[in-house]
Amino acid sequence: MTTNNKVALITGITGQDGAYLAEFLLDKGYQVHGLKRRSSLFNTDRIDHLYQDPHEPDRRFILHHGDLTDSSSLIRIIQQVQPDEIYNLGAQSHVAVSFEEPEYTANTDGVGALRIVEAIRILGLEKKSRFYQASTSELYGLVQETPQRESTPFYPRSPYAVAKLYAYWITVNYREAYGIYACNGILFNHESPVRGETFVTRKITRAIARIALGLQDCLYLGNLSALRDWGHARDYVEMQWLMLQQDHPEDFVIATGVQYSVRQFVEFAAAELGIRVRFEGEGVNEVGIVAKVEGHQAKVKVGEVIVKVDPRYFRPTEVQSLLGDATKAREKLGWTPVTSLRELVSEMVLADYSAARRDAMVQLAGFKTLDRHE
Ligand code: NDP
Ligand code: GDR
Repeated sequence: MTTNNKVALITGITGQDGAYLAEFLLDKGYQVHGLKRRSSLFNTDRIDHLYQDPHEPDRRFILHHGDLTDSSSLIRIIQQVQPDEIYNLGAQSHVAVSFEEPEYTANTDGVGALRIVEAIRILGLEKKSRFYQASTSELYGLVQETPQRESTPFYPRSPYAVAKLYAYWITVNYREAYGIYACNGILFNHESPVRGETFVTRKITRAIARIALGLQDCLYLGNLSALRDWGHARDYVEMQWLMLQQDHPEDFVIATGVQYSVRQFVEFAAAELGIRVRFEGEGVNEVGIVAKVEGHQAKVKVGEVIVKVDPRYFRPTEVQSLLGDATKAREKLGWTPVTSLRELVSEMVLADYSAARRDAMVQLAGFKTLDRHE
């Protein structure tokens, strides 16, 4: 593998995007440093395949303990690493949880971004360290225009989105005030087999695989009619990198331009295993019959998924519909997403089906597995 002598620092390296981005940058020859929070259990499942023992010489993958709520750790790590590129992906990223932990979310997701750009300034790295901020389609919230593009006004609808609004503007401000090469990637939802289990797509694919194998009874969901523009995380991290390779820093919307409902996502996922969906609960009462997919039907034990609407998953203020227009990224970065929603669903269901089969074997051997409804 070739090296390009560039050094990147990724906050949120243990998360979904951090894992894909680290892999992408290592392939490009970067030395990759990651900020990892202290936790009482190992929290590096998604990046364990990249791990290099600290005793190995010439390591290109190095983790540092730190936290976005702790300036001292950020300044120390940035000083030590002297990164050419900083990708700020770390966040309390769950919208529903942000209503329960609003202050922590503001501190991590909002002020966290400030701490990094301020560290760049304190350390005199304005001309060296380029900065990428993980901004979000949640900024559009109560949408003012469809589809949403870079010029669409923001109207955040959760403590998460309000915190990210601060991070968005502090990124713009430090670019204008201090000449830092700083960009916002306004990313619409993107998913993968390593998506956190409590986001709706992964919750669905995981539950459907487990229900199919008789490990779980039903799937509880909230708002089935929410519409999202879902892409694949693997496609989206390339854009994060591209944004930092331009002559001038700019903000970009990244999206597929295609929108589906949560209900449709359930139907597509069930179709992968050739099983039917029955929706029950407030305002829903219908049976969705879905096509069989050759190869999986024979292995499925249960032929029907029951989806129950549980109001506990409703949000105090909901973002009902998001649809992005990534024309600027297409034209200026030459970026287009390659994975369709059906391909994404298929990859996620098959990965969760394999995991569920392992759990089924564990149960057969007489051990318990936990049935979570979160
Ligand atoms: P994840 O939730 O999978 O990952 C979040 C990462 O942030 C994890 O590594 C987590 O660590 C880390 N983290 C959380 N709190 C702190 C903290 N206080 N200090 C340091 N690190 C912390 O998110 P994604 O990978 O999906 O998203 C990456 C970024 O992109 C996030 O900022 C998210 O808000 C944003 N975004 C995501 C979109 C998506 O659809 N995925 C769309 C638009 C924006 P740990 O593993 O220990 O929990
Ligand atoms: P989102 O993702 O809020 O868009 O934020 P999530 O998958 O949590 O919700 C998408 C939509 O599905 C509805 N929904 C449910 N959501 C969850 N989590 N659990 C349920 O049971 C459920 N039932 C219905 C939600 O109400 C919502 O409308 C994600 C995160 O990755 C953010 O960090 C990121 O900024 C945005 O995407 C873009």
